[in-house]
Amino acid sequence: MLTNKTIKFSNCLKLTAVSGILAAVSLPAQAEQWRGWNIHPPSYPNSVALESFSEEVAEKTEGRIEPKVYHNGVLGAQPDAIEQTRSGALDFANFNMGPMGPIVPATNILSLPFIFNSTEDMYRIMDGEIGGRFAEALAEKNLVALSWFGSGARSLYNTDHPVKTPDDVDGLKFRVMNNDLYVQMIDELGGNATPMAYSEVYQSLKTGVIDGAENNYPSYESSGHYEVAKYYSLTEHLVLPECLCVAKSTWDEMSEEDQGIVRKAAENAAQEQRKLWEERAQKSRELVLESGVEINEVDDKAAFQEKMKPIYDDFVEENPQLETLVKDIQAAQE
Ligand code: BDP
Repeated sequence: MLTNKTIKFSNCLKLTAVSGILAAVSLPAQAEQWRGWNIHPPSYPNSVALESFSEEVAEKTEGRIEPKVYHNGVLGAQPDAIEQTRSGALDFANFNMGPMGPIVPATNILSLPFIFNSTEDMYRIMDGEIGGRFAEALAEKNLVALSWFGSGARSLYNTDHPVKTPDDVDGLKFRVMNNDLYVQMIDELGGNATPMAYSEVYQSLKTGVIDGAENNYPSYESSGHYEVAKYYSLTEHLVLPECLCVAKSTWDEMSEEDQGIVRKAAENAAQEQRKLWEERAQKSRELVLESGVEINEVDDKAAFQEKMKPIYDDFVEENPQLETLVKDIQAAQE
């Protein structure tokens, strides 16, 4: 007969044997599953670059980190996603600096109309020391900006008529991204601005809740807005950088080696995104033209700049501590 003691002893032997086998198989540490937010459809340049980023991170960390991108904004609207990434509920994302302004005031500088003369100037400045200052401001709000994507130039479009002079904006209702600076921007031109989530713009254009919006060619095309708003006017008032950002809490949990891998993958993704962007912008332009969109130059960009001047003056008055940064960006383009 087996006594209690012997039963316990034999169980103990079994356990020792099992853990011996487990140790021999040497199971890998559990992979970190990362959730990534993206507003665009899978074929969009940013989406393709985010997929490359995820693949490179998974491969180079040998599966220690497994990022997964959720496209099409299924994880929520951009302002909410920014908050979720700040809190660590999401691990990474591609954010536009427009809706970042209300959370990270310094990034509002990037939303001052005509602050960058061109995409090339924007890349050069964001890749350099000045870009580092924006990364620091983001880090203070728990967002680690690892690289900068491009988003071309944003222009006004509407359902009614070409905008050639600021007077043509008079009375039109435009959707803007969530940022008071953009409300002022449309106000100064004599229109009415409605901040609204990107996902609601198509329906709002269709039902006449708004007359227009503003965006770059790829977004104007991929969102389908061009099907409803047929007048695209090349105001090119905003050249906004976007970040590939990782949540600070996610970043801090990583080893230095993995941080290096993730940073490199983000830089590679930005290079890919910028290249794909040029191709897609061209394609989107052709596609909307074929569908009957009327694209027009504006007569005099300086007239738009002049109208928007009070935005600069008010901004610097309200944020005196940011004046140097505004001036440094301007000086870097002289
Ligand atoms: C696109 C940006 C995206 C913005 C969207 C918008 O890439 O991040 O959410 O515009 O207008 O160009 O909301």
